[in-house]
Amino acid sequence: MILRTHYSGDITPEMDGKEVTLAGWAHETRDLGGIAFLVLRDRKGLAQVTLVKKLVGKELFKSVRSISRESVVQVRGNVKAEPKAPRGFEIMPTEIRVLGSAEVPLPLDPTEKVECELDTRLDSRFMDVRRPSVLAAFEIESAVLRSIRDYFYSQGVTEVFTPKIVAAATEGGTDLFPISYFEKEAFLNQSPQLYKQMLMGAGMDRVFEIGPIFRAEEHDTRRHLNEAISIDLEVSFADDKDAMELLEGAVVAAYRYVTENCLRQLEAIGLNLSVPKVPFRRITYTEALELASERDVKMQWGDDLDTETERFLGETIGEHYFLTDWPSSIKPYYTLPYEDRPEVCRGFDLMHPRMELASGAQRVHDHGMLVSRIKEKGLDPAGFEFYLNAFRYGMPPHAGWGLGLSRLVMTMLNLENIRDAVIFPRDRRRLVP
Ligand code: AMO
Repeated sequence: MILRTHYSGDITPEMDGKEVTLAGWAHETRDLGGIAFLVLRDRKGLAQVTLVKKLVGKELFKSVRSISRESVVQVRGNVKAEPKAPRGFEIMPTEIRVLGSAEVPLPLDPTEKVECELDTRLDSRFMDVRRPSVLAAFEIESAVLRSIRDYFYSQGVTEVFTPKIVAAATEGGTDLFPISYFEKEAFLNQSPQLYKQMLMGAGMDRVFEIGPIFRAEEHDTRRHLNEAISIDLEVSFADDKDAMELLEGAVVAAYRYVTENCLRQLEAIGLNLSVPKVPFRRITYTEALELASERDVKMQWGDDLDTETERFLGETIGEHYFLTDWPSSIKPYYTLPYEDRPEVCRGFDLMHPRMELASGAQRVHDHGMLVSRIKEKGLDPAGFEFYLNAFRYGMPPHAGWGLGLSRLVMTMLNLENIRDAVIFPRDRRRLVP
């Protein structure tokens, strides 16, 4: 059974006379008496199917009338070059089959002619993704992943998977989702942090993981979710500078791939994308505070960046930048302090003018120092024994980062809400679909 020989988007007027079989959704039907149109939509675009009553016969002509919008149809017919038709061709059908009929009314309008609330769209996400601009964003997300994977392979990085069901907190916070694990309590992992570091002790040298992270944060913002996909990298015999180079390399590889390979999708979104220039600007936390001091900043040295300062920096700098040399007090225990000024550490954040995209660091690799840092943060080293063991028998210096996939896609495509960059988002209020 051949259900489809071509996608709509692959058909050109030059194929005039060729028999094709298309399959997709009934985007629109119009009956003008002696002539009727069925616009078929598949993931690559639209094709106009033209039924001339005299040519196709009464039966076929009548059958089109009964096709409800968004029903799944298969159309066999011949391509006809037609300058007046959209994209310069139409399909003259010989057979039309309904493979799955759609109920009336539809939960939302997939033609994008009618605006729709985000919540309504998410409630019926299966139908929302039929909208070309929505689908385009997820196709671009896939392209981003592909390009970043290719970039990692070109840099000799090995892909790994680490457990998502864990016994301990990674970041030391309280933002954990507990789950019941037989007779024990377990948690959904916040980050592969501890595992990717342990793999440096395992001699894997360069690893990456692309997978979910879970954060039980109460945030209800446009850039936070409770489940997100993180692109994590860890490299040995490397410092914070090396890790930053790999990070900007990955981001630019994604932009470059998308601008070169996703023209149709960018057009569906209506976006003219340009590739950011490397190296990204590096500014230290202290310099950032000085820059921001020309306006009325409330934050003090040692505070985490507040939203106002972050926004001001984004507007002033206007492109991707790294914020480096953070106060040790606000970065996690695994971040390496500078030897000569331990109040500052080798942690960095990658910023887009709109928001943080990634954070990373050169790590503490000395066992004794790591134990002290865990204690300084008010945590109990006993809970980290499985992790600390990997530091006792030869741990190389290493560095790494975690990059939020949805934030990368959201900022690349200028999407308003992070939920636009996740097919089935999980937030404070949403657990279905
Ligand atoms: P961090 O907690 O900064 O660092 O997370 C890294 C990146 O993951 C994304 N992210 C999120 N995206 C959406 N919703 C959330 N709730 C959310 N939380 C995080 C962000 C963020 O920049 N272990 C370190 C990384 C490392 O040092 O290697 C970590 O998890 O884009």
